[in-house]
Amino acid sequence: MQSLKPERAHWRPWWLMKCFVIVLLLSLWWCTVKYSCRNRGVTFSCKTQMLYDTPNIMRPLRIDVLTMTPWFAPIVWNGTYNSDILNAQFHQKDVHVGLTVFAIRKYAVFVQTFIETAEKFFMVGQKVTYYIFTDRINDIPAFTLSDGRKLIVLEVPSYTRWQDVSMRRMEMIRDQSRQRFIREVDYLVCVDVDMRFSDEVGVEILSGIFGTLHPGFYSASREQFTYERRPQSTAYIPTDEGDFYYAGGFFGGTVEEVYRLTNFCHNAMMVDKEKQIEAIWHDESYLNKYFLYEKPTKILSPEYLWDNNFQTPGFLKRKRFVAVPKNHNAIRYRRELMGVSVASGKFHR
Ligand code: 4GW
Ligand code: MN
Repeated sequence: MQSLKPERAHWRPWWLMKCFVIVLLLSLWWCTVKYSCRNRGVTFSCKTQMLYDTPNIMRPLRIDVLTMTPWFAPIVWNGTYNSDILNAQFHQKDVHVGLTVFAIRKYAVFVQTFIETAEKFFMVGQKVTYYIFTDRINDIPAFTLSDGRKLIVLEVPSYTRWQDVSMRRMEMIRDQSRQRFIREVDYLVCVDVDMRFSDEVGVEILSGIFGTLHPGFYSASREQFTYERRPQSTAYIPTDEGDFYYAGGFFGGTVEEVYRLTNFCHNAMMVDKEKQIEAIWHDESYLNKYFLYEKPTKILSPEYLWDNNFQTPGFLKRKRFVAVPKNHNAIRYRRELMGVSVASGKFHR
């Protein structure tokens, strides 16, 4: 037993030295990681390392579609962005997104599929509040939502004319932007309810003010766009103007910017109402007028608003938000036409 003592005395400084070297190496490694993150301008926490391919100046991410407007607004297509980087950036800013949807009269039937599919695909991992505007609060089912998500039902009147149901969305979004959205969320996403999410719709869509390319007009020429063409209307756009044809069923931006947009559209509609004129495609026509002079800061490709009545073009890699086929006779307002009852109004152009 005695013979062990001198051996242990010899062993202790050697062991201490090893520990010291390990601690030194660890702190050196940590300093390098911190330094390189700061140099890359990355603001997210460096606790989780993120590996991704470096962007290559000589290799555009898509060559088959336009990915940037002449006013430098990105057009969002599959393959043009990295959701890991974007999610980290938006998490860092603790962004809260509001999703507004209207379910008036029979359109309440669309809410279930809409919310269930949104839970799977819309802004997964972010803070989300669904705002359902409806005249039928009792018809809105209860939902079990993921963490960080909530649903608020806002009771609103229903209008006699279906055109007013569609158009008054602008007024109601404007009013709620001022009254509550500004306090509760950072961004608003305003969409049609007769839709289902079928693939990811995430923070890549968010920007100051964004619109979506209508799936029926991405390849049409300017003259073919169904803008309001009567000069008497405030929605009037001459045939030699216009960039894109934007869909009425998907727009958004910061609460302040959505307030400006909806305020413009509602006021323009009221001016026209005084003159007893109503733009050809209702709220969509006024939205297109707004975007002509107040250009969107980001544009969503038709991946974000698709209708399976259209043939799928080769460049469309994903269908993220798709129209639910509706039985027009059952779901829409009815009007009498020469003694025959028909489903009113809208159909594909
Ligand atoms: C014709 O009788 C109607 S009813 C046309 C629209 C109607 C309607 C629309 C409605 O009865 N209740 C309602 O909540 N809406 C909302 O307006 C709903 O959010 C819907 O998605 C949005 C636009 O109408 P839409 O989806 O029928 O328009 P399109 O055919 O252009 O997608
Ligand atoms: Mn719709």
